[in-house]
Amino acid sequence: MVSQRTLPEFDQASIKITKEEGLILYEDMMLGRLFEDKCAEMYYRGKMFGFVHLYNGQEAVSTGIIKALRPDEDYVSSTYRDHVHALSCGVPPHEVMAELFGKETGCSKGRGGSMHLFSAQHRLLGGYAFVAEGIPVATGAAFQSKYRRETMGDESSDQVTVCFFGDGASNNGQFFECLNMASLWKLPIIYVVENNNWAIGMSHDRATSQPEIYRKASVFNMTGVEVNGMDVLAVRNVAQQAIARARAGEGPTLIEALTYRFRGHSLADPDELRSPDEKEFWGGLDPINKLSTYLIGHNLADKQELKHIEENIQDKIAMAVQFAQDSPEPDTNELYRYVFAED
Ligand SMILES: Cc1ncc(C[n+]2csc(CCOP(=O)(O)OP(=O)(O)O)c2C)c(N)n1
Ligand SMILES: [Mg+2]
Repeated sequence: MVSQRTLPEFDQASIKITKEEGLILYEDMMLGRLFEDKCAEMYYRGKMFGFVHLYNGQEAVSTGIIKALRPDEDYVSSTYRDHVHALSCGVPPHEVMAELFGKETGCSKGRGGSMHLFSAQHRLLGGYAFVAEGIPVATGAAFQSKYRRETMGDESSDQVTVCFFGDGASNNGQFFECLNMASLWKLPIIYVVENNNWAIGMSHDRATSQPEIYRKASVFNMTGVEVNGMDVLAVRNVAQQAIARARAGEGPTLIEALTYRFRGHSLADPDELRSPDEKEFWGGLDPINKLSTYLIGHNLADKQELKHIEENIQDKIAMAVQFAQDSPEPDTNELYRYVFAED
């Protein structure tokens, strides 16, 4: 039995995208998917340690939101399911792979690993192992943008912050405290709940009094929207509206993206709790297939072109693995380096 909320409708005919925009979205989602398929392989070959949480199935959320931001200017905070967010932010695949291998050349210098990707250059505020831990960090980032602009008179400080977290995290106290402050102070932030219906083995409906998370925005006097998280064009559309509102000083938005992870909670999870019917239902909604059907149907790309993009990505991923493999481990004498800021 598949108990599932009806996915909100989105009329793809209501928007126009160029070929270039369409291919950027396709390439980003495909990179996320294939990169993580490779992660699974490398994990089972013993190249990665600790927990590794994959994002397969949820790519339309990362791509639809992050690709609507200003690259290297707007901020993004993530969770432990952070590889694809990092890639969408522009962190090079070889730096992400090296981090997953625990190497010095990784984006967190090999000290973070899978759950702690970070890049100042790409405004990635971090992956966080604790559920909901990124919410106050992102809220603080949004506060500083507003403070610099309004109190310190820096007109260029108009960054928007995006804060990703899961349905499980939306039951955590930090969610409520931060949304209250963000709305009160009209912070330029977008809270994106990736509702994949599960928090490890706890189904969303068993864990929350109001399963329609976007409705929780109303008690904070905040705009809340739900979106089909398996449709990158729908996600991009709500993201663009929320970004425009935030940039115009009209405050935060809570976006609830209905989505699904195609793999277990982590690569250590045999994924026996979710029913085969449910997995099959969502598997049929693969966001990458949906976009490729759109691109081909609107004459924005042909099969050959998409195949070519996929092959280029596979090459890039193979190089990332080689780079990670060949990179040195952190020096044990430098164990405490990067714990505190250096001059
Ligand atoms: C504060 C805290 N409590 C419990 C955990 C253990 N834990 C790790 S992931 C997770 C489920 C979170 O689910 P959700 O927020 O829906 O994100 P998803 O894994 O579905 O992306 C839990 C309870 C944790 N990491 N941090
Ligand atoms: Mg979840």
